This record gives sequence, structure tokens and C-alpha cells, in this order.
Amino acid sequence: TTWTAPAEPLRFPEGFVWGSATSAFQVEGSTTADGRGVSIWDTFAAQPGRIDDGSTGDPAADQYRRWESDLDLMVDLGLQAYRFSVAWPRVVPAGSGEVNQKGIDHYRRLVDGLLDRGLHPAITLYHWDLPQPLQDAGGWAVRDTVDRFAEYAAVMFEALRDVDATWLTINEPKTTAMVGYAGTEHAPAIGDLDAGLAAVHHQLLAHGKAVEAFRAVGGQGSIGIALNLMPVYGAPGAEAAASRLDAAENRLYLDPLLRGEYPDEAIGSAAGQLNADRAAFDALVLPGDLAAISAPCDLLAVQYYGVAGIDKNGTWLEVFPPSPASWQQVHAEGLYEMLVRLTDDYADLPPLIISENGIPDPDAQGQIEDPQREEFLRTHLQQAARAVAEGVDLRQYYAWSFLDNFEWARGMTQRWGIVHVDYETQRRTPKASAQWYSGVVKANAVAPV
Ligand code: GBH
Repeated sequence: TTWTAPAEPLRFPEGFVWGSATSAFQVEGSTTADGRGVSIWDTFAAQPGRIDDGSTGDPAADQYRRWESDLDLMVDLGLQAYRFSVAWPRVVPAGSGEVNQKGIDHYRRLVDGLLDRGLHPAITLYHWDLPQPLQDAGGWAVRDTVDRFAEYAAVMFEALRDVDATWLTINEPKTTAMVGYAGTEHAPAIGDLDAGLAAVHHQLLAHGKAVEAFRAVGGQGSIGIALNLMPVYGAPGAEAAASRLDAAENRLYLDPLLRGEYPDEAIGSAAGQLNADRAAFDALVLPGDLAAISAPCDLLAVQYYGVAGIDKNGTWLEVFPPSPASWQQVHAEGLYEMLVRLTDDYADLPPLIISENGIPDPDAQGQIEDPQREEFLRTHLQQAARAVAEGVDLRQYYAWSFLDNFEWARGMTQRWGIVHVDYETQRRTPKASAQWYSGVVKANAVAPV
């Protein structure tokens, strides 16, 4: 069914928060400054063949040094919030033990810079840059990393205790687990499904322990986790396969967080989408873990890029045209469906935010005129407004990304920014979509066409 937008602008609730997002490794650069330790992405990017263009985290978009003018640009564009991430290796360079005050000071200045300009900080604690020494000890495949994360999180909660921030514990546990541990396209490139599944549980538990620490510190603000969710469409006759894929892509994360249980269909050598020993997975889940994982949060952050299709043999299908990112099948209505489904299926669902949503430029060299991005953002915001009108409690929206940046294995060859970055000069130029988005923020509404 194709939805037709009404003739009037689609309004968002009063107090709705509009921003854009980045992550530390993708924008900061300055990877050896002020006592920063080494992360798994430094190690990975240094290996030949891992990153398409051989680029590394230096200089990326040089935001470690240019943050003040970047915040000024956000003000110029009328944005209200900025989602960034804290680099764990800046704050706890070895992953555990000694805290680096210079790292904390950097983020304190950034947050104060946001507050001085009337911008709301949304702070992700883990956006994939694990301290290398923790990986040397097993990383997310081992339980020890859970406590190390909770300690680091507590340091940040304490340092910013007085700030009314939106805190996100872990960015996309699925991507880290499935692409970095089960797969090899991301750091730390382990290539073992059992390690991937252990990384699922340990990241979710780390989230739960961080929430515990947040409550204990008594920090202001709100806290939740950021999940990349994806509606799954089955071809005719592929209902069972679609349900299994949905379990692996969505419910493996949602159910433990919101219901305190792992779904049966996700993992198992017979009936599971992820072909692994379910008993071995269950053995990782100790008494109390699911209670910690499902402790109430203040929000759930949804990252929405597109949908997946599958046939009855379990083969992935292209059901909608891909964006310039081959993995991204664009379908705006899928966002509406996901928001409504979360609201319908989970009785204990906290308020939602959309913490990422976007597409890359078709031109790898970069472009200022970006009608594809405007079209993408407009159609997705229409669907978000449609969901809100039907009772979905959505509070904030962050376009991915504020700036062109280091796009992981794609390096600097894929540009996701609403602001263009000239990588020779680091000059910033707002793209047409940024000017358009500025109008959306001002109106607190999106045009129907
Ligand atoms: C988000 O992930 C990330 O949070 C953000 O940092 C990133 O810049 C943004 O999307 C755009 O990609 O290498 O072929 O195995 C979105 C979900 C999951 C999409 C991993 C790419 C890797 C495909 N991502 N996936 S592949």
C-alpha cells in the first residue's frame, strides 16, 4: 500500500529536538593527541586492504581541533542538538585503570560549547572504538569487557553529572557483533560466529551495567541504547524465513532489552537464523544478566537506513533499489512500520528517538547540490510524522551525518554529510540538504511534497 502525504505540512510535537550526528573515530582525527590510547580502528585501518582508499582516522574531519567552528556552523544552520561520541581511548587510554584528564577535559569543553550555544548534547559512549588493550584480552567476546565499559561509563557520567544530556550507551551492538566479530569487514575482524554471539550478549550486558552506573551517579538527563533496526519482507511463501531473519536482525536485541528474554528463532543450529550452538550461547547468560539488560531506560534510539528482503530458501533479496551504499535498500515507509511495530509489540517501550537516518552522496568526490539526500530525509520525516500522528512517542531526530567523514571500511570514499568537507583544506560547506533541513527545524514540520 502506498501512502499519500496530506496537503498540509506534517507537524512534529512541541519541544521536538532536531539535530545531526557523528562519531568520534569518524570525525575527530588527532589520534595521538593529549594522551589518547590506541583503538581497534587505529589497528584495523593501518592494515593494508582493510579500508578502500587506505585512509585512517587521521585527519578524518579534524573535529578534535575544529569543534568550535563546527558548533558555530550548527547554530548558523539553526540546529538544536548534536549527537557525538566519546572516544573511550581518550578517557581511559588502556581501556581500564588510569583515567586521562585531558580526554575528559576535551569532552567537557565540547559539552560546555554546546550548552553555551543553546545546543542539546546527545552523547554516545561507545561508537566502535574499543581500546586495543581490551581487544588483546578478547574484546567484546569476553565478559571482562562488560565491567571495563561500566567503569569508563561511570567516569563520564560523573564528569558530566550536572548536564541534561541524552546518553546513548552503545551504538549498534549488531554491527559490532556481526560485522566485527562474526564477520571481518569491521574491526576487530575476528570472523567467528560464536565470538559474534558472545559480543551480542556482552554489549547488551555492558549497556545494562552502564544504566545501573548512571542511576547510581544520579546524573541528570536520560539514557538508552542505539539499535539499527530493519523491517524484513518475505517473498511469497517465505514467512518462516522472514520471521527468522527478523529475529536475528531485530528481536535478538529488542527482546532482551524490552522483555528480558532472547528469542528462540534467532540462534540455533536447527531453527535459528544464526547457525550456532544455542546451548553454548545460553551458557554465557548468567543469573541476573537479563534483569540487568532489561532494566528500564528513558528512551530507545532507533537508527534507520532501510529494509531487507528474503526468499524461502533464506537468500537475501533486493526488494527496493539500493542507495549508493550497496547494503542500503531505501524504503521510507519501513520507518513508519518499524516505529508503529515497536509501539504495538513492546508494552514497556520507553519514548523513542531516531539517532541516525541518512544516505550517501552518489558522487564520491562530494557535492553541494544533493537532491537525493533532501528527498530521502523528506520522505523519512513524513513517515516519522505519520507515525507520531498515530500515537508513536517520538522525541528527537538526528540526521546522519553532520559532516562528510571516515565511513569505516569505505574510508573517505562515501560521503554521508549534510555538510560537505573538502579533505584538502577541511573547509566546510553546507549542502543544499542542510539548508532545506534548517527550514524543517525552524518550522518543526516537514512539507508534504
Ligand atoms: C551506521 O551503521 C553507523 O552507526 C555509522 O557510524 C555509519 O557511518 C552509518 O551507519 C553509515 O554507514 O561492510 O558490507 O559488511 C549503519 C549500519 C551496518 C551499515 C554495517 C553497513 C556494513 C556492511 N551498517 N554495514 S559491509
